[in-house]
Amino acid sequence: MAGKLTFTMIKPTAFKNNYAGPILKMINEAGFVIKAMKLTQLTPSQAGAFYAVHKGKPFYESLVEFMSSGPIIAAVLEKENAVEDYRALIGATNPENAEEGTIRKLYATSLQQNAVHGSDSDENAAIESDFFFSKTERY
Ligand code: RTP
Ligand code: MG
Repeated sequence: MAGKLTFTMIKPTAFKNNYAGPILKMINEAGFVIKAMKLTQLTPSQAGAFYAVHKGKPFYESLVEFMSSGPIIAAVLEKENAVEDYRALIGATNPENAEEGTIRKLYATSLQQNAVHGSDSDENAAIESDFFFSKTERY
């Protein structure tokens, strides 16, 4: 059965462009409840650990540099079928392929600077949430 939780980050460029407000509004209007949230900046080492699954890929080092380049918002979101529904809301990884009305179509500036992260499985949603939040930082 699909889980009720997913994890997201508003990436540095989207935060810098003041898109956090409109993105969080879209998240709420799509029926997601925010269970935890923080504004923080990753060190390169933390970003490298978060994206360790991509280590060795040609975009890995550039992604780590970008994701540690400025503040991000990290959040845990709750909804039935959370992982799949959130990936539908954010749209394709490459904003050029993202459907109209998706977060990435509206707020991404490039393939790398694609506005938001969304977990790709229930297992990774739990791992990624635990990476950012302790038990007392979520409800
Ligand atoms: P995310 O993990 O950020 O939610 O994105 P995703 O699942 O849609 O994409 P993934 O394959 O996990 O890639 C993670 C992030 O790496 C950057 N990327 N750059 N060819 C490239 O230059 C390239 N491919 C991926 C994007 O920022 C992507 O979101
Ligand atoms: Mg991914």
